[in-house]
Amino acid sequence: MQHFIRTIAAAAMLVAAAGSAQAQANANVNANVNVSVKDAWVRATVPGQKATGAFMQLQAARDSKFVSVSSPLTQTVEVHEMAMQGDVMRMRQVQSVDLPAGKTVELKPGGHHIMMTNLKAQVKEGDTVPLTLVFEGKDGKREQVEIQAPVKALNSGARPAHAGH
Ligand SMILES: [Cu+2]
Repeated sequence: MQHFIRTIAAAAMLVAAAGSAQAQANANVNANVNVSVKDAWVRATVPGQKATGAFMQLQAARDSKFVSVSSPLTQTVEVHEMAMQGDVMRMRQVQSVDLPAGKTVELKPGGHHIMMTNLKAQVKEGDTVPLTLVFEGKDGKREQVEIQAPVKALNSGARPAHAGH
């Protein structure tokens, strides 16, 4: 009796591992645009209120910083940060906000935010606020991004204390 050694080639099922590169790919990031802006909004004001904040998510493809912002709503638009001083939460103006490559940086109530003061008129829910954001890369090159931020109700998100304005 002849012994046959049969080699059975098992069909190798190659399961393509989910590409981690794909997970990092962001459909919103265009190769020509360094910084993408998402979910921007401005907090509505009540009549007579002279200050409000703008919030959004920023993501830079290359290491950058957010250096300035302007709006037709008011001449006074600043970038602020909130920080504990002793046991009191205070805010102060900052020269820039770092945007490390690929990291989402959130401007939010209680954190970094855009502050508009000396408002000329009430900012009402349903309105849209134009904002011009300026970003600077490590090479010193500046990029300007224009956005239209919808106005949301006063009670959206946590409410920052605006004492001192
Ligand atoms: Cu502020």
